[in-house]
Formats: sequence, C-alpha cells, structure tokens
Amino acid sequence: MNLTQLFDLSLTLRKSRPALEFEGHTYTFGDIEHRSNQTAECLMRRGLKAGDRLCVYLPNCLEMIDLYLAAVKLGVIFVPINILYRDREIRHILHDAEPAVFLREEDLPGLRAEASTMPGGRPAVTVDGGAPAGIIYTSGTTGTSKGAVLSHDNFAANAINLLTCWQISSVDRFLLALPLFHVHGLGNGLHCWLMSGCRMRLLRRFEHAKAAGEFLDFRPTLFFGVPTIYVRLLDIPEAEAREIGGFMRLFVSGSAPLPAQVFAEFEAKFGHRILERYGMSETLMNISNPYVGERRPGTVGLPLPGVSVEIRGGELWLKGPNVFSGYWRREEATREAFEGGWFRTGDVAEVSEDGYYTLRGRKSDLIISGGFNIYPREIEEFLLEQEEVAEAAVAGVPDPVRGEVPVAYVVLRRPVAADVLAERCGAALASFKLPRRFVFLDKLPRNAMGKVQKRLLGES
Ligand code: MLC
Repeated sequence: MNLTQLFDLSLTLRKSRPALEFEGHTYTFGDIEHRSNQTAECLMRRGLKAGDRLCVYLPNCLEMIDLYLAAVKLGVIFVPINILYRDREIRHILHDAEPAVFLREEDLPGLRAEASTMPGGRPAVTVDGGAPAGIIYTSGTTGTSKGAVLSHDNFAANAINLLTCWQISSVDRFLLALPLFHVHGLGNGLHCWLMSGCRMRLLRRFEHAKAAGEFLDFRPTLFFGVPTIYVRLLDIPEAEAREIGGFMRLFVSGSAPLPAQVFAEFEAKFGHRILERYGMSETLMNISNPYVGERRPGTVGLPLPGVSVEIRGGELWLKGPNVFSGYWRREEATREAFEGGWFRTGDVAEVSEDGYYTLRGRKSDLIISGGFNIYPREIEEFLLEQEEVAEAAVAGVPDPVRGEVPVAYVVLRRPVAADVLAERCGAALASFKLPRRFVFLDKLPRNAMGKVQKRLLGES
C-alpha cells in the first residue's frame, strides 16, 4: 500500500468536505486532489519520473502541498530544504540529492499558470509502499547534512500510530504553524490531516504576535508545537488563554525537550497538560506520552505501537516500521547507524519502572535551538575557513526561549572583530545557526588526546 491509497480516505472519500484554510481561502479535499493531479501532470511534462528527486525551497504554502502530493502520486522523491538555509547550505543539498527539478518561490507563478491548464486526472503510476517518499536532510555529525530516506510505509506507520494514539479524527480542527520542510510539520502535520480528513488551517509560519488571534479565530481542537512555541504562547493574556483552553482538545510538543516548568505554567494558564512525544527525522515518532493516562512532565512517555526500544550502555536504540532505511548515498554513515536492524539514536535515556522514558541528553554535542538541530561541527568548519581563525569550537548555552543557542569560542591567528565574523556567518548560515556570542581565547581547553573539552568552554 502506498500513501496515495491512505490519503484517498480524504481525497476521494471526503471530497466535498472543507479540508484546508490558507490565507483566507478554503479548499475542499476534492480541490486538493484536483490541484495535485494538475501539478503531477506538470512535473511529468518536466520529465520527472518515479525515483527522481524533486527539491523544493519553499515557505508553507498551498503549492508546497500540491507538490508533495504530486510527488507521492508519481513515486517521485520529495526533498524539502529548510527555508532558513542560505546558499552554501542549499548548494550542499542540491549537490547531494541531485534533483531533476528544483523549485523556489519565484518559480510558483509559472507552475501555477501551467498547472491550471492541465485536465487533472490521476497519474497512472504504480508505487510500492517500500519506495522512498521523501529525503529529509538532517544536520550531520560530519559537518554537512545527510539525507534520511523515508519510505511511504515509514510515513504511513507513523501517521496511523498518531491517529490511533492521539485519537485524531475527521471532527478535529487542526492549526498547523510548523514548517512543512521538517518531519514534525510534514510527517506528523500533513499526514495526520490527510489521513484523518480533519479541517486544517495552515499558517505561513508561526508568528508570536498573531498566535492568539489565529487560535481565537479558527478555534482549533488540535495543535502541534516545539517548546519555543509553547514558551511564546505563555505570553497570551489569562482570559484569552482560558478561552483557547476551552475549545482545544490536545496540545502536542516535540522536536526538543519541553522544560517541566513550561509544562506546569501552560497547565495553570490553559488548563491543558501538553502531550510530549519523542521523534527524529530518521525515525519519525517513537515514544509518546499517552492521550488517556498520565502525561508525565520531563518524560517522553511510552513506546508507540510497533516500536521496539532498548537502552544499551545508556544509549537509546530503536527498531520499527517507522525507522528509515538509511542515509541517501552514505553507505558508511548508514552502516554506523545500524546494528542488526536496530538504529542507534545517539540519545541517552532512562526508563522508569512503569515504562516511561526520559531523555538525559545526547552522546554527540548536537544543539537544538527553537526545535532546529545544529551540529557545532558545521559552524566550526565555516569559522576555520576564515583566514584569521586558527581554532574554533561551538557549544550550546541554555536559553529560556529557544532552549539552547550556539556560542563560538575562537582562537585567532590575526585580529578580526566579532561583528565581522558574525556578518560572514550571517551570509553563509541559517539564522538559527549564528553564534550569539564570539568568545576569543588564547587556546581551547583540550584533554590529553587533544580533543576539545566543550564542557569546560563555558568557564573560559
Ligand atoms: C523562524 N524564522 C522563520 C521561520 N521560523 N523564517 C521563515 N519561516 C519560518 N518558518 C526566522 C525568523 O525570521 C527569525 O529570523 C528567526 O527565525 C527567529 O524568529 P522569531 O520570529 O523570533 O521566532 P520565535 O518566536 O522565536 O519562534 C521561532 C519558531 C521557529 C519556533 C517559530 O524556531 C520554528 O519554526 N521552529 C520549528 C522547528 C521545527 O519544525 N522543527 C522540527 C524538526 S523535526 P532572523 O533572521 O530575524 O533571526 C524533528 C523531529 C521531531 O526534530 O521529533 O519533531
């Protein structure tokens, strides 16, 4: 079975129902079906066929949904690029994924005009459930990002679990403000919407100042966010928060650890216990607090159906139908990530006697800022390319809103001002990767093996 067959629960079986609100317009599932068929025809005319990659660099918009569905129907592999990425980061992904077609926002008017002239029948392509549906680039430990190849079956297993475990159905009203280029917005958001047949309002992006208005106007029952979003929502005035809490059914948090303090303040203000769950680009969702039963703050809950979890030497290992098959064209990285069919997450975890998992940190020095992953190595490599820089180390420091932010510790061979380095980083790296501070040192703290001891950097 492929994703189109599951999406048909809505695209064909609920075709006259309102499906999507975006920027003041409402579309039925029939509209979504028709538009994506037309888009599929355009892509076929551009020579795209099953197994080819379609790269998109787009903010949340209707066309991103059309393109994803068109790719799914054609067996084309969808490769979304983070809209905050700059040229250097985009070039890496284009080089690695070798897409047959690459589309940006400026290409949309042409695509729209062409699509509207197409008859819009379903493309006659047979797609197997094991076929890749998407490649999601994750920040790589080697400095540049690697593509996690996710199949139709991976996405299907994930969404079916979430519909069942979080009781998502066609009567929900779903407010989606997360970017569609990551698995939280795409794998959870878009797939739960299409498989449940609920009504979704999609926002171009989450905006702090407009958030309360969107909730009060749309009156959703379901919302997915990263912890930074929940921190922002705590600024909503008491009376409005209570009203929102009154019509909401479920708030879910993921992509970064939700501080127990935010959980408690949110409950006091909105009257809801946020349901925290754990996932990764490579595996989609793995562990979740229960919908019915205790949502225990500070934990990520219990394994989802079909997901096997083991803690080996403190590290969390996983197996299940949601787990990806490997990194795109990276045999060695794939080999290192798996052992006997088990995936090594790199997360350190503990489990309580009654089965609740708690994440205790990462084996690597990954930084998570606002729900976006940052591998320090990538920023360090860029800093080392600067002729004035002799040594560089980047570490995360706690931040009350973003969770963590990167700080750069630099040893110079020639003088250069911090704001000059900041400007060069700003031109080359996504805004969330920019070091918030540059600390100049005479030498980096290293152990006897010569490895930088990042834990000591904060004391420098
Ligand atoms: C943030 N920015 C965006 C943007 N999100 N720009 C365009 N589109 C978006 N979607 C930019 C802003 O322009 C600004 O840039 C900077 O980021 C900070 O924005 P802000 O307005 O101050 O935002 P803030 O209120 O702090 O909220 C940020 C945020 C964002 C929470 C909306 O961090 C975000 O969307 N996070 C979601 C990340 C995500 O989806 N992760 C899932 C990964 S999947 P400038 O240049 O002005 O600084 C995964 C697996 C799993 O991890 O388990 O889910």
